[in-house]
Amino acid sequence: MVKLKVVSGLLAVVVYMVLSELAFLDYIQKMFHSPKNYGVEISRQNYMYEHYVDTHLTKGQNKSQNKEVLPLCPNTSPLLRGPINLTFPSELTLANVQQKYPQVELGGRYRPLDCEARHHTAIIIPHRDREHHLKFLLYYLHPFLQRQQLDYSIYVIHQAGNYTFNKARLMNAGVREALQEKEWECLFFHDVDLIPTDDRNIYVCGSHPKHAATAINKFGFKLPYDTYFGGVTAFTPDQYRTINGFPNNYWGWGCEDDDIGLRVYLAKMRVLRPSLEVGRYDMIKHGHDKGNTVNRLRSKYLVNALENWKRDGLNEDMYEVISWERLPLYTNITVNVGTPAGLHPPP
Ligand code: BGN
Repeated sequence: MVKLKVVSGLLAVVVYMVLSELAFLDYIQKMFHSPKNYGVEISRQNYMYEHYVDTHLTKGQNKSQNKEVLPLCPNTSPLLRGPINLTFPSELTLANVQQKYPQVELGGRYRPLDCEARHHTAIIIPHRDREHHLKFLLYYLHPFLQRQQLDYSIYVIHQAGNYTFNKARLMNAGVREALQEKEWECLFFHDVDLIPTDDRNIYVCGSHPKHAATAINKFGFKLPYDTYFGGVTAFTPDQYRTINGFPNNYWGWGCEDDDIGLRVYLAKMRVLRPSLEVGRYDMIKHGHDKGNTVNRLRSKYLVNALENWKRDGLNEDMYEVISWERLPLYTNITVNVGTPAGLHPPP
């Protein structure tokens, strides 16, 4: 039934394409701003608001072996503060941030000292030329995650070279690399310019993929459209494998997040969201980066996603590691993701 709807949705889109490119773009844009979208109907019920703490993945394990056995951390951290106001001190340097958080281990790893963490989360941040944003994100994210009493590590996946940015490829690379280090139970995909401002937005996974950035200042602290799935999202490794990771072929800005949202739907999963009160983020203002121009082909790729998602994703080898460094506040993994012509296109 869903297949039939998808096929008829696709047919409709193709007819639009033939009629006029402009009309097609208009059609896609409208699809995205209503719950009836992707040519298949996604009901509002597909998006569920969750309570502050989703303890779905809580396990009663206690892994301390040689060391003294610590009690499990409480279900709800007593350190949470709720909403905070951000400031961006101009004199702040990465070295200052490092000095402020001496308890963070090399590679940006942290575990609570007085209790055994219930949750183990890898934060994956795609990056290029945004050191200024990264500094402020690290400044706020480390204490935010520590107040949640998580066992976590921060991985910054840096795209080498000057070719157009490919965020989705960096995400797939980040997952593979992070999982080689530890069997993380939750993967958080985090835009570098988004700072969470309410620590009740717990960075743990749930029984469905999660969209954490529900209320960004840039969009007036509400969703820009019902099916928005950008900014900060989270998957368990199994959920991520089920959608075959992220698509590899979106070069430049836009739509890869819509594609992932579509994959979640096609894989018959739902989306968990914190409430608008809790899922709040401040976006650090910036213009479009030179190396991340708007992708004019994005809507066409999205239509192809319906037939490509099982073929194009995590299952393909689309990157190579150039360097892996454990820095004091994060693990810096630099990767070559090549160009549409391959990993090593002729010059
Ligand atoms: C949407 C973009 C998203 C982006 C949000 C918020 C597209 C699809 C057009 C068919 N989607 O419009 O990628 O995250 O805006 O900026 O452009």
